[in-house]
Amino acid sequence: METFDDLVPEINELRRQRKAIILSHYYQRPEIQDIADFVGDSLELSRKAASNDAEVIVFCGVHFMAESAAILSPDKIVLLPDLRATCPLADMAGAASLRSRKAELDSPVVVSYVNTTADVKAESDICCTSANAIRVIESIPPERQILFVPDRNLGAYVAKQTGRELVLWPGFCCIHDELEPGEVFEARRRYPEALVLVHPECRPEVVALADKVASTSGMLRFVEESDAREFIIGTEEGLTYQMSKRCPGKKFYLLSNGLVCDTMKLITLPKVRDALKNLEPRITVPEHTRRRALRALERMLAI
Ligand code: CIZ
Repeated sequence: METFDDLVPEINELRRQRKAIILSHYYQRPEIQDIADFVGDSLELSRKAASNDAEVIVFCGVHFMAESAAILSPDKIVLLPDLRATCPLADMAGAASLRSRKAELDSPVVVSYVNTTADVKAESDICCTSANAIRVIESIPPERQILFVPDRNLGAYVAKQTGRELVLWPGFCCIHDELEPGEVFEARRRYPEALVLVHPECRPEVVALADKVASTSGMLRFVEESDAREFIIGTEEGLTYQMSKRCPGKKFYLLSNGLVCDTMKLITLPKVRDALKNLEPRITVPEHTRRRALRALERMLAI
């Protein structure tokens, strides 16, 4: 049985030999966050992938994130250590059904959350993340109809914040959508001093009860800057590891026991080592799709 003590030096040596960079999403296992060159949300990681001179990117996250890195950095080798690490939310929208929905509407501007496949991004006008969705919607002329894909809860939140009417796709994140108002009441009862932070992928009735609604990077910034000492966190548990690391004196409680994304947790140290050794599994995007998806990502990055 390999231990972390065996694996970490092996990974470090392979990373050097391959001129590789290891990127980890906040929802990854603690040991993956610890060996990463950079830990961030999907947007920060894709920017990092595009803006450094590594030849190989080991993307410790889920498939759509590695795809975004491949779209932005076509000359680099992008590795996803386990191809089964997909995002169920991203899989709730397909390119063919998006084309059909667009045809039913009045030439809508398609805003697709980054949690979508490259094929769906290629059918979209502009992408957004939970960190910039409000700004992206505000950039669209008020007379245009907007189709927001695929997260209905994030869409409802952004519609409320911007006062825009959005046509929502019926997708949802299985982790965030499960949270219930009763869990917020119970957590507040147990930890009366704590502030409640939730992700905008939660249902509107949960969002309405929070002290702060933010993306992963927004939540992290908030806990770092806040004078409060205790926080109840309504997003995937991996983020609390990063919060505890950056704010050792503060306390973080999960809003529910069920806040674990199983596909994020498929990435392990042995798989990172194997990916670096074999330069597989690689994520590539066909050039025609890549160019169209890139347009949607670049419009977002320009905002
Ligand atoms: O964009 C991301 O990284 C995700 C999935 C969530 C967030 O709030 O950052």
